[in-house]
Amino acid sequence: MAKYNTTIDEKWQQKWEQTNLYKFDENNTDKKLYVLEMFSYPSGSQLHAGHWFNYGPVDTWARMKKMQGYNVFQPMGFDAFGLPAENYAIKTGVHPKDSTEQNITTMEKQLKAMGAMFNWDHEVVTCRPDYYKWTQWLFLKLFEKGLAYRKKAPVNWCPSCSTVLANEQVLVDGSCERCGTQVTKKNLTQWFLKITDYADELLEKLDTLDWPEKTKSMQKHWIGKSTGAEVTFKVEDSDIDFSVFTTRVDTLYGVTYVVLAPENDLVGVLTKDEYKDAVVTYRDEANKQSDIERQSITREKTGVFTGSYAINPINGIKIPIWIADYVLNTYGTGIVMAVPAHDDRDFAFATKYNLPIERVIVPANSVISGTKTEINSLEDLPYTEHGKMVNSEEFNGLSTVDGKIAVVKKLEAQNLGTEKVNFRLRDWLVSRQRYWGAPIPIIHCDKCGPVPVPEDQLPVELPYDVEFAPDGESPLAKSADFINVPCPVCGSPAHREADTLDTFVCSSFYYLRYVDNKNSEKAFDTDLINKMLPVDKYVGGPEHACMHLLYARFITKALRDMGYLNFDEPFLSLTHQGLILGPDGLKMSKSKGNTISPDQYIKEFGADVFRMYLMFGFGYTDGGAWSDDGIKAIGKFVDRIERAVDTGISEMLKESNNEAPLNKAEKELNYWRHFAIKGVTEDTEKLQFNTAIARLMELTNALSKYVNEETVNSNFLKEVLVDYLLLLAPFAPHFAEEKWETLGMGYSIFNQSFPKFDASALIKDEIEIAIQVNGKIKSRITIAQNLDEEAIKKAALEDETLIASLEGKTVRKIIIIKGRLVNIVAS
Ligand code: ANZ
Ligand code: ZN
Repeated sequence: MAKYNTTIDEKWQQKWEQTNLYKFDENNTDKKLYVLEMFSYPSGSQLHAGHWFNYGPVDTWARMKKMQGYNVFQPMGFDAFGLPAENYAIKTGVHPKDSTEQNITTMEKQLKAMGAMFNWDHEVVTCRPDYYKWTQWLFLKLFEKGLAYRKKAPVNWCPSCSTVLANEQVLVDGSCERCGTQVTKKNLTQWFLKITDYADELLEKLDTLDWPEKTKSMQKHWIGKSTGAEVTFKVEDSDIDFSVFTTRVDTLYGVTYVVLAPENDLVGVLTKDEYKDAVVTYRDEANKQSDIERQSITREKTGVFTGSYAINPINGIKIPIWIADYVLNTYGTGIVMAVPAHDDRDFAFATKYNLPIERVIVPANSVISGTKTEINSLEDLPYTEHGKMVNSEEFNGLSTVDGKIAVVKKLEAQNLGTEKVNFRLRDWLVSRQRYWGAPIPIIHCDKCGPVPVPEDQLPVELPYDVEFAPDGESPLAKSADFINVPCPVCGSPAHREADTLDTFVCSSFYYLRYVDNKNSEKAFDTDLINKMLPVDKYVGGPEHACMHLLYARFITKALRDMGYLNFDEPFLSLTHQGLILGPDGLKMSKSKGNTISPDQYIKEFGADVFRMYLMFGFGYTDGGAWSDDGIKAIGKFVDRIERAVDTGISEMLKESNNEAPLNKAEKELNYWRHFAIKGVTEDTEKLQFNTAIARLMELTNALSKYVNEETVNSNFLKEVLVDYLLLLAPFAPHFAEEKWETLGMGYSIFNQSFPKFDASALIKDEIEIAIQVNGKIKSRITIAQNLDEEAIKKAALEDETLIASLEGKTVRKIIIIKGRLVNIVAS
């Protein structure tokens, strides 16, 4: 049984803490390395294998960096506001503050048992007043700059969570990101942050980031830049006109009707009396659907006629005005020019309601002849590709690309259209009708409107004694003590905002606050932040692609523009760790009973074995299914390391001072030593921990083989052992520190330099090359690495096997590819 166990873990964790080994040196920011892992939610189910997989391997990377001379900053904290604690409270009656603080205490202990280099003196906890004071400060700064505003809008409402949600929190199938319930719409006055002001920069700067391509493309898609045109249509027999947004203005001659979103303001004006009932019924029904459902391509198209007509500005033709729920009021102008011949949804709609379909685009290679009817009867509609224009008067024959430009030009001359860029991105809805969040620091006054709480009165503390069972109204509204305050401007009776902030606001700046977490005067010191940021390496789950990662970028840019920061992007390099699944290959969940609790394994194997198994058993960005056999195998590997190292240590105690050049065995061992140094360094750098550990295993094999050999000089052996422990230290920190001590080396191994490889040791003295005859391998020979061509030829031609296969043939030519093969052309 191995001697390595959890006593060793505790021993070193204590010593590291007592000696402040990982303290970040704020005076040495030149070599700073900001390593950030997404902070955790203090959940009742505590630290799980997924947290470990995020934090453990990254700590290994950071430890190597520390040994390479970097001044590492690796903070940890808790994203502590949010629904789960509140829902738990509703179920059990335990106050969210109490359960959250309790969970934090437990998780801190668990995180410490990992033995990672966390800078605990920089911890932040977002639900504590000394943190959310600055969340509120951030909100006020945004409010001051016009980047936080209130408006009445149809917003996403989760009936089960009983709160509104940001667009980003509604999943593609229209369900709530938290609880899976179908999200509906409600018309409510809510607080928004104006992330759309930064849409262009958020999109453009993506290209400068070292982030996974998939994540960048998801953000790109979410921001959704679309270049097209706005075209003005006049309503027949009226002064009213309206604009549509189209990306295919080249199809303008093919418009056979227009469609308004049912919620569009114009609907009331345009609907003729006899159509009113149908329109109102339809609008109410549409309002219950989520945007995502409404846009689904497969869903049957529905709509109603308003009784009004519009005039197509390009050809004066009169076309009916409909409403349909496949048009969203929140995109473009909320009105669409329908071109059924060239758009799938319009085609389905027109077919259903018997509206005309006019073809105006044909494939670029078609020969256009025939009448309009003949062209229309071509059976490939809807044709949604590019091509060239037909049935379009003077534009006929133009490519769709040129056509777009030409049509806009003509419209522009008449003031009936213009080029236009649209974004899918919407402003970030941040108010929540829930209790467990940072109160929005605004006071509503009948005379003065929404008034910011003066900065010196922050934080607006979240009261403890509140009836927090949700009923659609903000729980804080029921707390008279909290709500009723005088207006800070005019002193008349006013009331506090009762909504709290989305927890994503808390996490949108935590990476800034970490650096200066004890500052009670400011959110952070600008000079210090500018030295410490951007974050050099950020690691966390991919599920945050279009939420946290987008919000944090926005907040960084907004603070930059206010003069608080001098950098553009918070996270230069991003990695998503994979997902550790249950032994059954399914996502771990309590209900399936397939969760792996780290604590029990750590008790049995120790933190280092647990960490090494995670790093060796899975590709870091892949993850995979947990296996008990896997962790046992790593346990045995650590036992082997221990035997080899212990034998080595006792061998070294024998006196010897051999200065002779390396003998054969020593050369072999030296090769594996430097091969491992090279591989471990390069692979760990790329977070490829599994191959790095494979190099360590090879070196272990070589060590086990030679450690007992008489021929290996003990001074040399000590050199190898020293490098071995240094290489191992980031992977098995407690174990390596222990053996370092046994070896009689000074504390701490983490204050040593990471070894560098010697390229000359990687050149083997002898190599094996193939000998071919007419391109076919006939033999292999071992030759000295540094032979010249003549000598290689000679060695090849002396080979017995070759001589036999050349029997009866004459050698015509000999081709040598150095280091690999000799090809003999013979006939
Ligand atoms: C006419 C047309 C003809 C269109 C054609 C497409 C193809 P993206 O790329 O996403 O920006 N559209 C515009 N506003 C809309 C709204 N509020 N709700 C639903 N659809 C809307 O898509 C732009 C296209 O989506 C626009 O171009 C418009 O249909 C539709 F052969 O205009 B198109
Ligand atoms: Zn007032």
